[in-house]
Amino acid sequence: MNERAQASETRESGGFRVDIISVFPSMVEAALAEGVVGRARARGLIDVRVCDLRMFTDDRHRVVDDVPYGGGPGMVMKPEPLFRAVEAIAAERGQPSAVVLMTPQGRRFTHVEAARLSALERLIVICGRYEGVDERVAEALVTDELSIGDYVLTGGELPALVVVDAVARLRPGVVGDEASVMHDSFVRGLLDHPHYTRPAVFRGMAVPGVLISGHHAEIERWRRDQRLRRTRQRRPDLLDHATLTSEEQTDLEALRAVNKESDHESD
Ligand code: 9D3
Repeated sequence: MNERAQASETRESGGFRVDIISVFPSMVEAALAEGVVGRARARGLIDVRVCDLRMFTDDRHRVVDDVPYGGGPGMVMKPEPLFRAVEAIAAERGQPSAVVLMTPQGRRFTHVEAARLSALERLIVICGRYEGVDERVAEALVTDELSIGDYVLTGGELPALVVVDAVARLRPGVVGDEASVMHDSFVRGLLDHPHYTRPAVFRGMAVPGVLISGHHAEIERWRRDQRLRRTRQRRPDLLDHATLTSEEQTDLEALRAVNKESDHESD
């Protein structure tokens, strides 16, 4: 790439391009037009495009699936349109750093995966449909197979949107407040504290007094305590890998000590 193209790319997309291949492009496009991601696209911070897989068929009926070899229920995504789509995108937009396939057979998508993908320049994300894609696509085209969790969906479009959303917000400038990105629960390994806004009393439910007190040190202490309590209560698994400040470490030990006492009482 020449210097001008490089400069223009940096100006236009922050050097981050994603192409999503789908048989439901309008569904994917609709979600990408809204919110933080929609704004980042409009501002040219990220370049996300949706590719209609049917554009890469060569028959009158634009068929993208076929019956499985060996029999069995459902249909399989044909290899030809997927290979042509990835090759066309690579030719137009440059060699992808990763070709991601969204599939229930993939590794679990986590914050660690999001951080890894956000450091790449060009991604292609393939949305699986039907029973899955021809295995030769996974073997010869795809670099990463990802799942978003252990529940059955009807296709890879929503998972692809989950991945692009999580990755895009880690790119510089996409989320206004960089500090808030750093403090996210899965970065630090702690859940967030509760949030309140006006009115101070709503249908008889009052906002905790400390938040209205204006004592910033006490507010910080309350929030820290709430983060620790909630994580311990709802997601104790996160505490095993959390990066805690020394104050949080002390507080957590205090919480555990209090809990031990009450354990003895109920003996
Ligand atoms: C009923 C079909 N199943 C037979 C054992 C397999 C199956 C194939 C395709 C189940 C779901 C799907 C569609 N899902 C995805 O493509 C998908 C997905 C998901 O369902 N859950 C979590 N992450 C993902 S990523 C792609």
